[in-house]
Amino acid sequence: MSFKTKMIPLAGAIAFAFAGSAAAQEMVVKIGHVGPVSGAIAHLGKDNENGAKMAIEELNAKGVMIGGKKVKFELQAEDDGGDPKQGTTVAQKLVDAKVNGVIGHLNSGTTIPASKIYNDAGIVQISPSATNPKYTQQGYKGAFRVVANDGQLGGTLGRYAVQINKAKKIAVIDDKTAYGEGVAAEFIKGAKAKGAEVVVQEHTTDKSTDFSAILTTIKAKNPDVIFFGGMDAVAGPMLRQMKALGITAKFMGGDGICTTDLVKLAGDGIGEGQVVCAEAGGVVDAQKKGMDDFKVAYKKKFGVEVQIYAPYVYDSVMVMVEAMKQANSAESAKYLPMLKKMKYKGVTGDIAFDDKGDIKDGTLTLFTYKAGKRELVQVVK
Ligand code: ABU
Repeated sequence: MSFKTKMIPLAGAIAFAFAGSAAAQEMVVKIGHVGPVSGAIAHLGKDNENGAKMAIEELNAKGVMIGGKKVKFELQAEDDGGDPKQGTTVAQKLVDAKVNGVIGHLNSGTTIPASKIYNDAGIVQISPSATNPKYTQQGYKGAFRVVANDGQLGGTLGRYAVQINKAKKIAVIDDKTAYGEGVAAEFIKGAKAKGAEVVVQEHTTDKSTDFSAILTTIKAKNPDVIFFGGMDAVAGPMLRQMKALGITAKFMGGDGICTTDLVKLAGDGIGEGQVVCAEAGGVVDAQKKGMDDFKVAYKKKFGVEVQIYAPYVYDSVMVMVEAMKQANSAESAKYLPMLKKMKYKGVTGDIAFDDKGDIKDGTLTLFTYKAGKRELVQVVK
């Protein structure tokens, strides 16, 4: 064996030792994300998941140190199909995978039952879009949301129906989900408080496609406004069938219908300015730029427009990681106190949480649809 051949393995051993030490200084932090990436609202689930992907890629590209180690963030994205049972199954899967935190779920109907599983496992959960108040009223200290809740959404829309749309007679439909029933009940409270009368109340499901019976009943009552508590996948065909029946009443709904794809789903059933809906967040003035820039970057990366909540998912990941950095730990129990007192400036605006985990000073943005596009009406603080 020559001197030279002896030296090569030694150099290799030294290089290996350095590589080993660098690897030892790295840490994997797993962030779980859950939304319905299959089923009728898969387009919304994918929108949310894309928001998480953008945040994780950015964090990894930038490089984050926690506890003296370089972090590699890994996204574990799961599909709950918008189904409460599947939601708890994938929640347990994330717990078993020992994720460091969960962003999700998208629907209130999946977020609420899953939150018990995360709470029992001591894992922090931030929902970017579930708006039913119950989620943060269960006393789970690791449950947060970065959007306004249905009390704000439904109440504001109810008042708007009477004060701005001048509605006296209102029809209400819900899809019997935790979200649909909740936002419809809050809408009724808001509208009644301003003097409107609910002339008819009907129920459908989040999987229904034929609304002719309930719309015929509603038509006979000649309401000024029809409010729908549910998602865009149901609202779209409902609007088409309203048009076919000659119903020209204003159509209102919460954030579940307030998406880019509503136009596609409703086809020519959506009249100019006929629909008024609300996103459970909003930015004004100088903060608008951050949101606008996000939407441009999103379109560039994924080739499609933001549906509604991708920016809120992005911020949820960022705020969770900011708490980890401040705590110098990716353990839920250690970074939770930092989230409690977080003051974060995100693309969706200022994020701070109240004692229950709801966003402080939640904002709403009212939209309508004109010329085939969602158009801002008003930001309501
Ligand atoms: N907030 C509308 C969609 C999600 C949900 O709360 O069910």
